[in-house]
Amino acid sequence: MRIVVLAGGIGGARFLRGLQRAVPDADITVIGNTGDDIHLFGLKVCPDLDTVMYTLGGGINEEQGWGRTDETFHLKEELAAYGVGPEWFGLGDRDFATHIVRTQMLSAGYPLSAVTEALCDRWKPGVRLIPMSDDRVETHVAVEIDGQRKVIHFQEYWVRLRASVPAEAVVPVGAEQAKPAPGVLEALAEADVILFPPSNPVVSIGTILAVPGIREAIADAGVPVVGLSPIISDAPVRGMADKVLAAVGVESTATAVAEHYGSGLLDGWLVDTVDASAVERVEAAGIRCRAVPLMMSDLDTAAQMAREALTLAEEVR
Ligand code: GDP
Ligand code: FO1
Ligand code: CA
Repeated sequence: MRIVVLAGGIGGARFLRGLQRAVPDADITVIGNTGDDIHLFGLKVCPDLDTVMYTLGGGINEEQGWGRTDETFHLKEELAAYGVGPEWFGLGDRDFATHIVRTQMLSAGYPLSAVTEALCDRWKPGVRLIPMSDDRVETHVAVEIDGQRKVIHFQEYWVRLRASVPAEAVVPVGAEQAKPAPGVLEALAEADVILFPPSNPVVSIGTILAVPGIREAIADAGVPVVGLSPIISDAPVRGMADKVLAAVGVESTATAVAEHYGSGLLDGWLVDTVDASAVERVEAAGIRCRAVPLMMSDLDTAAQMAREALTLAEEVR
């Protein structure tokens, strides 16, 4: 079975681990969000690609959900001693190696998709991980601070400000001009099923869908498209989805997120059992809906979520 998954960072990666456990023989292609990417200290950092690669490759810091296991921060401390920041972004020594290799390869002329493949040669994530685009896309967030409107990088909004001010707009800068990376449209056209894991609907899946051609390729694939809600009990399980959903005028409910994707894109939607009352409204919007446990507390629960998603895909096929 050929499964294509659109993924952000932690929510996407943890679901993918469950999917691999549920269907060990599946041929899984992951289209990764690169809107979180940021240039720091002259290096290109791709947090969501790395979160997927490290999680599936056994190198992730499990408690944190991002960054490397067994990490140290000597390099960051030395840079800080020179007064070189930003001090608010936690790049560890082991993680730095990934960004150095990536930047070196990009400078030598390799596209990000080829670089990601090379990095995965080491980590062997067991999926084909493709960035959504080889072109630069960066998510920026419009905020008002001390009465002044500013546009800042998504990482500054989330990591430095901890999403403590409202997001007035979220802009995937460069997305309109970006082309899907080689393999993205082909994987979608050849998929047997397409899954939206419980990733952020705006700054993860929304950014991938903003690359011209990807949304159309999903709709044209003619296969079941099933999503899992990242919102449980009207709140994100973690992160700032509520803030960025508000910026695009969408309520933080499992129902509103399904309606936001819409029946033009989604065939099936899973909500958590505590949100069972949402099923009727989602189905009224033309999307088949089931309520099942959606908390990924361990690998078994994530695997069970993947099984439920594939069962729903068969129901709508
Ligand atoms: P990020 O890039 O690290 O923010 O990760 P993603 O975009 O892939 O996923 C973020 C979303 O995952 C957040 O909106 C969370 O609400 C959601 N999430 C995290 N853990 C869980 C979980 O156990 N269950 C569900 N349903 N959603 C989760
Ligand atoms: N998230 C944080 O909350 N604080 C950090 O200092 C931080 C550093 C960091 C370094 C490398 C990396 O791959 C991810 C990192 N993240 C950090 C997560 C990052 O903000 C991601 O973009 C998440 O996916 C949020 O959407
Ligand atoms: Ca992310």
